[in-house]
Amino acid sequence: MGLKIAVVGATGNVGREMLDILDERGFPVDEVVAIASRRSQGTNVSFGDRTLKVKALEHFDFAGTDIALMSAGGSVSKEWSPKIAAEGCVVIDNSSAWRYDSDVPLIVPEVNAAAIEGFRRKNIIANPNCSTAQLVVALKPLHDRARIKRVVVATYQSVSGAGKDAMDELFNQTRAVFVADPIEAKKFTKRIAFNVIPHIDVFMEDGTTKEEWKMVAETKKILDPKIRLTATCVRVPVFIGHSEAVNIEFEDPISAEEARDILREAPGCLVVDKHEDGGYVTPYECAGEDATYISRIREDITVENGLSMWVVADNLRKGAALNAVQIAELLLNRGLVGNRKAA
Ligand code: 11C
Repeated sequence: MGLKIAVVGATGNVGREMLDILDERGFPVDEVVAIASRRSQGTNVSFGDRTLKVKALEHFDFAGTDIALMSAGGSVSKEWSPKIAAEGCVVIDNSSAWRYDSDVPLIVPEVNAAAIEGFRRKNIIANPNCSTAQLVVALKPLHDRARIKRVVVATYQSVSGAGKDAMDELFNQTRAVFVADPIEAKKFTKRIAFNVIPHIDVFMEDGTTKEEWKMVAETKKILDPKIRLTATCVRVPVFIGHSEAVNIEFEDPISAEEARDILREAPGCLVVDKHEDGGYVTPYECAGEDATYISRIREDITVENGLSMWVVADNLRKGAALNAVQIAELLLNRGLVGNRKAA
C-alpha cells in the first residue's frame, strides 16, 4: 500500500519541484494532496500527467495523511507544523523554523541518516538551507577521511533561492537593461541584473548575514560541531543553481588526487574535474540535476593540509525539494511511516 502525502506550499518554486520529484522517483503514493494558502485554493498544479486542484491549508484535515512536505515559509511552519504533527502526520519542513531546535533532526540523507530517529520527539524533521545541503554532501566523505578543522566558503547563489518573484525581477531587469527602461528593484536591495549582491537574508549584530550564520549552525548540527566555518554569501544573476568556492583545512594530510577518488565514490557526489577549458560544472548545467557536482579540486599549499574546490548543485532540488523527498524515502525504507490506517 502506498502513502498519502501532502505538499504544503504546492504552488511555490520548491513545492512544484517536490511534486515533480515525487513523480520522477516513483515515490509510492496512494494519494498526493496539493495544499497552499487560501489565495491559491482551486488553482491547478501538475503531478506527473495528472492535475491536482490546490486545497487551502486552513481547511485541510491532516488525519490519515502520512507525510507533509512543507515549503510554505517559516511563519506558516511555526504555526502549522505542530498542529499537523499532532494529527500523526510526519512533517518534513523546508523552512528555517525548526532547524535549530534540539528536538528536531536536521537531515541530509547522505550525511546523517541515522539522526532521523530523533523525529519521534516532535514528529517534525527539518530540511537544511540550500547552501548548506550541497556543502555537507561534499564535505562529509572528506571529513571521514581526514577530519576537517576549518572551512572558508564563498557562495554564488541563484535568484530562485529567493522565490518566483525574485526570478521575475532578474528577468525584468535584464530585459529593461536591453530596452533602456528604468530598473526596478523590489525583491533585492540593489539591482541584480549584470551585478552581484553580497547580502542574503537579514543582517546579524556581528555584521554577518543570517544566510552566513545558517551555514555555520547547520554544518555543525549536521556534520560535526567541532568544524569551524566562515561564509560570505553572495547573490548572483543566475536563475537556478548555487555555486560555492570552498577552502578546507584538515587535521590529516590529504592530496587532491585522493580527495577526487573519495568524492567519485561518495553518495550524491559527481566529480567533473578535468584540467582543461570547460572541464568543470557551472550552475547553468546543473539545473534540473540531482547530484552535487564537484570540480576544481586542488591542494592549497598556503596552509597545512589544505584543499580548495568548487561545488555546484540545483538549489531547488538537492538544496530543497529533492532532499525533502529523500528524507521521506528514508522514513519509508526504515519502516517509520506507512503503518497508519486511513482516516
Ligand atoms: C537563498 N538559501 O538562496 C536561500 C533560500 O533558509 O531555507 C532558502 C532559505 C532557507 O535565498
